[in-house]
Amino acid sequence: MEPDRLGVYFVLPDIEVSEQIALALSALKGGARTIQLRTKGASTRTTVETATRLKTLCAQHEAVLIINDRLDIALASGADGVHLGQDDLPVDMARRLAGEDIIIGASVSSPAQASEAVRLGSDYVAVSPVFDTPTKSDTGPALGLDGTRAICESVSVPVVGIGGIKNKHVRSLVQAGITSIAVVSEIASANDPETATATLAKELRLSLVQIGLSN
Ligand code: TZP
Ligand code: MG
Repeated sequence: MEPDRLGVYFVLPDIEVSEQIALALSALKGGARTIQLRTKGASTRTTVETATRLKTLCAQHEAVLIINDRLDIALASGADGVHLGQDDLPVDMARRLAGEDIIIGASVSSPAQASEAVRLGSDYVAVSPVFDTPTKSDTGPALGLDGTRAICESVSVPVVGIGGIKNKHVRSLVQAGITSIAVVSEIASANDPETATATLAKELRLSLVQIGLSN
């Protein structure tokens, strides 16, 4: 996968579907290149319907739709990919079920987990969590810039950073090897989510240009 494909990667908060759709649209208008649907409470039926609506929106904006945890929903909705944690379906099983065309991402918190995820067939890995975050309660300790850099150095696939990331962190994260920035609150809690996304997208692009990974 091209290093700048996932870009600003907006993970939707678990809120009302109509609010999720509105937020996704704002983020897409602001230049988000990836939307992740991450629902913990909703029914399977609601989730697959939401995913199908998001797929249309993402396609209109040439953005990628990733479904958290649920390969069945990713396949049923025509989403571009699935994101798997260390306790989810193993990456190699997902790859066998889904074939080569689907994007598979994996959350990792060490270089060993990152190399293993890539060996099993991940197209990208997400360093989780980069910083402490109140948004997700069951994360391990924050990896910081040094832990993030170690993971980036251990794999040759794109590396996404997630957890507590604000605009001010983007440049140093890109210098550590991150090529995509995943956020919930920096966009979802902003007064103007479209502008917040555009600000992140600009900072990410300039940072990638600086190290020769985008033009
Ligand atoms: N996975 C690891 S941290 C996190 C997820 C879904 C939450 C990130 O949210 P925020 O608000 O960007 O810190
Ligand atoms: Mg998961």
